[in-house]
Amino acid sequence: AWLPPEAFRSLGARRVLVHGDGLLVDTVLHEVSRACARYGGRVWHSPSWDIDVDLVFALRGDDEPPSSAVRAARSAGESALTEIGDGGSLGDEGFLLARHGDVTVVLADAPAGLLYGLFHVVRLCAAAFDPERPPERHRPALRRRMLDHWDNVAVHPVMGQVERGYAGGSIFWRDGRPRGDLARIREYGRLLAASGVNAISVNNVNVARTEALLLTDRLGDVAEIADVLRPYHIRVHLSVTFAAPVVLGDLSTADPLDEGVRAWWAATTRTVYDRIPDFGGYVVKADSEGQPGPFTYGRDHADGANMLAEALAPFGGVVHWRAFVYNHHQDWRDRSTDRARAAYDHFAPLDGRFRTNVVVQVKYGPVDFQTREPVSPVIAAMPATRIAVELQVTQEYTGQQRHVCHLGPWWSEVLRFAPWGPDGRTVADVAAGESGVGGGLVAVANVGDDLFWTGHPLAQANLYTFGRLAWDPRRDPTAVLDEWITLTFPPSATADPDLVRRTLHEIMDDSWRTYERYTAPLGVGFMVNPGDHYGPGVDGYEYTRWGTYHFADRDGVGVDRTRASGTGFTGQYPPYWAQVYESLETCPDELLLFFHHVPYGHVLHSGSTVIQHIYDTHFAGVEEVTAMRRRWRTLNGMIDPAVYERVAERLNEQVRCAIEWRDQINTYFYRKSGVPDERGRDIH
Ligand code: GCW
Repeated sequence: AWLPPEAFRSLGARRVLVHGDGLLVDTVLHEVSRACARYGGRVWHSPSWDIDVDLVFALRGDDEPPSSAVRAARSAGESALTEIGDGGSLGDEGFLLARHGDVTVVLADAPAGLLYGLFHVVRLCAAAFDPERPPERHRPALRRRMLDHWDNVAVHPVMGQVERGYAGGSIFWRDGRPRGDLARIREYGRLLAASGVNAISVNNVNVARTEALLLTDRLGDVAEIADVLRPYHIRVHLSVTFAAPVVLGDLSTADPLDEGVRAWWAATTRTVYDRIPDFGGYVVKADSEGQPGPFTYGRDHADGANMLAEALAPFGGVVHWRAFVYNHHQDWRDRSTDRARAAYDHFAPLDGRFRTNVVVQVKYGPVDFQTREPVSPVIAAMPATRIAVELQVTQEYTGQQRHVCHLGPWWSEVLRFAPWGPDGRTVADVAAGESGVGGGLVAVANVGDDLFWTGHPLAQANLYTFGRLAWDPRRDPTAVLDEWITLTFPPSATADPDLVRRTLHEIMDDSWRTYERYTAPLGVGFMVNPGDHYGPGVDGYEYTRWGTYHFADRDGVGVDRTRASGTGFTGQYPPYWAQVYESLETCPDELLLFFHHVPYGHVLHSGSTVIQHIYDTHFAGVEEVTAMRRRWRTLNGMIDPAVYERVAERLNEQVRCAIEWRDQINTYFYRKSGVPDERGRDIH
């Protein structure tokens, strides 16, 4: 993945001094030693004599280090901080990188900062040793940068080992037991640390019987993972079932206001912390898609979340309480129910009632991880609540790791969106919270026991990009992709680095928009095959109970979510966007069919009609995918043949599937509307 040995070449050829103690400093030491052993450098750990070095990792402090190299590095670091205009704290995870004479200095307040500083040096390669390099200070914008694994311990009869997993089995579990490959988990932790991720939840939010036991009888399995990930500064969290007191504790109720239930959670949680002192907390999917929750007892989500929060509070743990709550037994005839409204309707009224260690975890869009959706209005509706925004790295609706779909630009759009209007705070600001106490960023993971971790080798870039955007949401996603390319395909390991880089950019930069072009048009969403969600199924969900409709008829298509004549969903936004989305004149083209039902002849801002736009984008999408495949073929012989072959094979499938999407969507709308393609292309 993005830490091949060659990525350490520049670091590994240096003379390195590491000053500090503790588990994470040991990790830095270990990483540097390994690199130096390979590339001829040397490493010293807090030496008591004076030496000449090229690179110093040091914790700030007022102890008197024996070596003058550390003293000099520290004081140079302090002046660099003053120069930057911030002599203050670097925080729990931040670091400074500065040059002092011939020496590169990495300074941090806490060991985690040194670890992140190390991976920064790796990313920079030779540039980290450039004498002209001005000092830089790095601190993560978001405190918690978390991956949720939807991994099952026991194989689920329908969902398999990993729900919505497209990379083989779980790296944690197999057939009801731990998979036992701790080395692999350690490698995973290392990759995550290098991307900036610092928390992980190790089991599916749909918690079945075997998985429920992770909280009690099988806690040892979780502790083992925590032990392996701890050296990479990754805290472990657990998805729990709200019904645990009944399922595991022989209680007759899981009512959050029942004293016995509270006592059960308090005692159980204490046991968890006895075993895993830095345990992160619980993740809960309650009253959602059949999972148990407080509604059973006539209680609301604040009652439920607060009960768990109370149990976790003495130990500093948090509850990630998911806002993905909606009626999944809807009648398609009932036009008054709108799934997009559900999270806001359930949660906005509860603002102010959640304990401070509850994080309400909100999917980025109001429906369900679609290729295009507006930003969820819940994000702006709960100013007194800690909000985490949930993304989906696993490509459930974006090509299932058979299609190239680099999601960085999409996430970046979401994170930069300003829910109160262009001059207001952004989604990233909400997730960061005032003085850093926000809920952070969470994403559903995409790795498995596949040789390339993610099935599609290029899907690794999504995982990497998630971590980097969670660290700094203002980063340009294309620059992040460039970082990933440089690390993963190190120039020293390829015959023509410029060609590789250029080609990967050509294939990946715009691949999310390409995917959008050949799938559901103009923000209407879904149109996938029910169940596995792969490939076109235009009416697949049209008459089902899931509430994901497009309402196409002979005259037009789209969901009327206006206040004037539709479901009123637009009213859930602060006034600026409520207005923009409500009006046909101002609603952005890419979300038109999410908010409005319009005739096929409706003219978009682009000047095209809706029907012609559908035809044009679907033809264009297939052409772009064909071009991707052509470009990839130019890399034959330039990169690892196994990677080459795997991607080549998946691109064949992407071309096939894109053609299927194009033809089904175009044919469907041609049959409905009777409007021919202006350009007379083949529609069946
Ligand atoms: O998108 C849907 C998926 C479900 C998933 C659910 C959720 C874990 O199809 O498989 O369940 O979202 O987010 O809870």
